[in-house]
Amino acid sequence: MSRTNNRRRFIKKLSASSMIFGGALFSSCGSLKKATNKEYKKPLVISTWNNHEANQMAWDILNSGGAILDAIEKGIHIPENNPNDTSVGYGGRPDRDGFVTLDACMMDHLGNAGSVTFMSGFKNPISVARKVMEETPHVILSGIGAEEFAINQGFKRENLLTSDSEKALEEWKVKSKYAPVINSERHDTIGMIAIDRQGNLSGGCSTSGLAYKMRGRVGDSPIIGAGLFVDNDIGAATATGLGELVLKTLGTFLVVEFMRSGLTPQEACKRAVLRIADKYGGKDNQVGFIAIAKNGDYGGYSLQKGFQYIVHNSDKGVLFNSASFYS
Ligand code: SD4
Repeated sequence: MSRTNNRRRFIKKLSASSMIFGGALFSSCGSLKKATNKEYKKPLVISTWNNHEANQMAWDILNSGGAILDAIEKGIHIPENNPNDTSVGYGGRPDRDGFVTLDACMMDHLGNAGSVTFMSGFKNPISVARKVMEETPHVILSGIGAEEFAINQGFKRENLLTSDSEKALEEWKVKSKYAPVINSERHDTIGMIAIDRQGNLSGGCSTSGLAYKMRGRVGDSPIIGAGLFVDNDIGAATATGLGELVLKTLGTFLVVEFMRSGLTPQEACKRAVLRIADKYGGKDNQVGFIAIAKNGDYGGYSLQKGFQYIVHNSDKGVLFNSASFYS
C-alpha cells in the first residue's frame, strides 16, 4: 500500500475511533464483549496470545493473596519451560547461527525495572530480569554480563536448543529467507500485566525474539517503554509482534501516555497501532498491544487480525480476539 493510501486509511480509522468511546471485541466463543468492562474487578491478569495456563497460574497466585511479582514470574515460567513453545525460553527458535538468545524484563508499581537482553543458556530469563531489578543498581544486563550475573545468582546453565529447533533451522537454511511470521502459532512472546487487590500494577515480558534473527539482535520485549511499561498512577501496557516497529515508536510508553491523556486502554492501544500504521505501514507485519488502566479497565488492539489475549478477573479466563487495523 502506498504511503498516501495508508495515510487515508489511518485518518479514517482515527476519526472512527474518536467517535466511539471504547470499542468492542469478540470473545473466543463469538459473543460480543465490551472491551471497556464496567465491572473493574480486581485482581486482574492479562497476557498476550492464548497463554491460558500462564495467565491461570498468575491469577491463582494473585487471587490467593500472593505477591504480584511472584504471580507474574511464575506465570511466565510456564511458556519459558515449555519446549513446544517456540517463541519463549527453552525450545525458542534460534538465531540464524543456531544460538537461542533470550530477552525479558519486569517492571513494578514503584517504577523499578530490570531486564536481560541477548542472554543464552538460561531457561527463565524473566527470573534473571527480576534479579537485575531487585539486586543491582542497573536496569539492563546484556549478553555475557547477563549470563555471568545469572550464574552468580544461582541459576543453572542449560542447553535451550531442542532437536526440533535444530531441525527447523536446517530446513530454514535451505532458502535462508528472513521473514518475520505474522502470528506465530498464536502463542508467541508472552507479555503479562496485572493489577492486585490493592490496585497496584506490575508487568513482565519474555521472548526468544524473532526466529532466525541476526546474531546480536535485541527486540522490543526487554526494553522498558517498548515491550513493557508500567506507571502505577495510570496503567500498564505490553507488546508483541515485530519488535523493530515497537522500538521505533516506543509503543507501550505511548499506550500509557495515551491513557494518561484520558483514553481507555482499548482506545490507547488502538491509537498506538494507528501511529505505527501511519509511520511505517506494517502491512506485512504484526504488532499487538494489551493494556490495563489503574481502575481495572483493559483492552487490546493489533495491526493484523489473529492477535489474541487472555484475561482473568475471575477463576475462568476469557480469550479475546483483538480488533485490528488491517482486516
Ligand atoms: C521481538 N516482539 O523480539 C518480539 C517478538 C514477538 O510475537 O513478540 N513475537 O521482536
